[in-house]
Amino acid sequence: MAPHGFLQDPPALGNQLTEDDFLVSLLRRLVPADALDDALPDLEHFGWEVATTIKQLGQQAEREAPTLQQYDAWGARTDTVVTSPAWRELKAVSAREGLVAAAYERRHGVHSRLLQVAKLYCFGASSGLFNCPLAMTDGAARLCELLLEKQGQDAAATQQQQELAAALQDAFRHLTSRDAKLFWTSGQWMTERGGGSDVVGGTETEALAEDPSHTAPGSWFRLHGYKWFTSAADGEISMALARERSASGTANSGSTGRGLTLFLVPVTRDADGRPQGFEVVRLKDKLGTRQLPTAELRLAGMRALKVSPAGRGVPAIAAMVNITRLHNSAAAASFMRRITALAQDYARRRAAFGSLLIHQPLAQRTLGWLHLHTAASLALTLEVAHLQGLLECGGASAEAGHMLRLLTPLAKLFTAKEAVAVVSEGIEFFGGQGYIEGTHLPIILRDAQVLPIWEGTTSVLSLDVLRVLGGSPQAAATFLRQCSARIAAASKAAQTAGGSGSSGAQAPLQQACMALQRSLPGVGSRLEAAVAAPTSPAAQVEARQLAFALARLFVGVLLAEHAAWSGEEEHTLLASEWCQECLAAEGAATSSRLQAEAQAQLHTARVLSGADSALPQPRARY
Ligand code: UCC
Repeated sequence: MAPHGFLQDPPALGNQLTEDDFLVSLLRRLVPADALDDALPDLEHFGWEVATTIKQLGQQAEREAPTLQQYDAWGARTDTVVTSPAWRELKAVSAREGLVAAAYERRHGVHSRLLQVAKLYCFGASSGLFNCPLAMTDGAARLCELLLEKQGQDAAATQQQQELAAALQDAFRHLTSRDAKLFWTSGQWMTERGGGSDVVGGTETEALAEDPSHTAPGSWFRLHGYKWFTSAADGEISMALARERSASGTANSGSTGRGLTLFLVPVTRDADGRPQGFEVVRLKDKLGTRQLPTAELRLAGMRALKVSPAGRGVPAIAAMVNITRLHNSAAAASFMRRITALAQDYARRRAAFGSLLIHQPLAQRTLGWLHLHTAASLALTLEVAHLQGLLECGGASAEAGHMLRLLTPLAKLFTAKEAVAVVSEGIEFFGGQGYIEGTHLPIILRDAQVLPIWEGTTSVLSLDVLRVLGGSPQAAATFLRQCSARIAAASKAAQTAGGSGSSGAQAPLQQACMALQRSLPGVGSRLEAAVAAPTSPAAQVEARQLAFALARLFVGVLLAEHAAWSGEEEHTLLASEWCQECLAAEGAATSSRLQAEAQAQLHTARVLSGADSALPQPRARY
């Protein structure tokens, strides 16, 4: 055997569904048997394709990165984004497989979204980052659907409203098509040179009405500005934020000082391929995601259809962003699953110190850690998808709505950070080979690093969690009530003979449930402090700790619940290991202790960050 046999042998199949027992087990708990029996053959087939042909397309898309051809041979400006045949084939595959459509066809009712996300999870690590345009496309489709629902409630629709409805229906039809020739992808143009976190503060793009007497939603505007990060600049449409201005330069009535408006932007070119109303200034030179044509765009009078009321662009686009955040979580779990599967495969081929790694205790422990953290992220992602599906089919209670709003940013921030840690550990498992390009391993780490950055950084999402807690006091109460009830149910099921499965060894699950119970008061105190003063400096300095504490606790609940349902030893060990590793820090925190800790933390953060001391001279730009 060669010292690194995996180089000579075909690589492990990675996400092949038949190997992913944990995914199937999670689905079995959440989806009724008849619906799952109907969906599984498609998932099985797709899992195989993903692990074979689609993976090759993804690798080709990485090798043949997109380029920008700004001029044709005769000197005419064309700004052509040249993508590889593999990238274009990935788009066709996405349409045929219904990777967006499945969520909207609702073939499996409230479970349609969940089953779509399961498919996206299989696709992610092999997709050559085509899952990024799919995320935005899915978000845009959801936005169109919601806007159409709102329109539908208005019986006395004006001519303009009817035209808006027709445009939204047309976009929706293309975004959710299974026909590769009809399928459109959408961009999401939020970020400008002022940055992508404080979107309102950073947006300078202006929107001028084509006809100043027509400014209601459904009216056409012209956009002027500069979009700094437009992922997948090859989409057919985009959703864009801009400030409405009248011809005299004042903000339009209804548009508040900070308010932005949302526009649907058809991305069109003339018969010679020249862009209409925009220029592609350059493609971004990035650490990873090199398959993805991320561009800077100058908007020079680009036509755009107003789709939100004036000044209500951020809450409108939030529906899109929540979907892209769910995709981000699925992508994170997918990368984790890929590196774990590869490491498991490698451990069966690589011998060192006289035996295969798979037989060595420390290697086993590392593999177990990779599996545990992958399972944690997958369970959390599927829970969010399940709730999203309920919401979309009108089956979500108020309680489920609160949980979804809270868990979406939590899942995004938690799984993204986990993905970087897990992929880094997984790469290390291969030793020096993990650092060598031809193994296809470094690309996983490069690409995973984008996950905590785009769609809101960890800090921005932690602040979003505070926004939810502050905006609706029921959110915190619901979270605690759900955790408490679900732990009690898991504990009871563990007591009464270990669910439907085989093992019977339920003592570790009981202990896990007890650890979860013990951590509730501490998390409760943290929540109480945040709800009482969500915008205070103390809440902000603690925001990330709070977010991770909530996520760790909830993952523990999900794993315990699943173990109680299945009765499988493996699932019980996942739950108990998670609780031992991740909940120990919680303890019983009193609110006075937390207050004292936050004050100390504010002081420490100020001193260690250097905020109190002046810099000797201005730093270079970076
Ligand atoms: O565009 C990007 C690149 C695209 C690539 C995507 C690929 C994904 C692929 C994944 C799979 C591989 S990246 C863009 C990155 N930027 C962001 O994600 C934005 C980060 N910033 C935020 O999230 C901010 O928190 C903002 C912009 C959403 C909010 O900032 P503000 O100005 O402080 O806003 P407010 O005043 O707090 O909120 C405005 C309104 C409120 O509603 P009203 O006015 O009714 O009270 C909020 O409750 O918006 C509502 N809102 C939300 N509602 C804000 N966020 C949400 C939300 N998530 N859900 C529901």
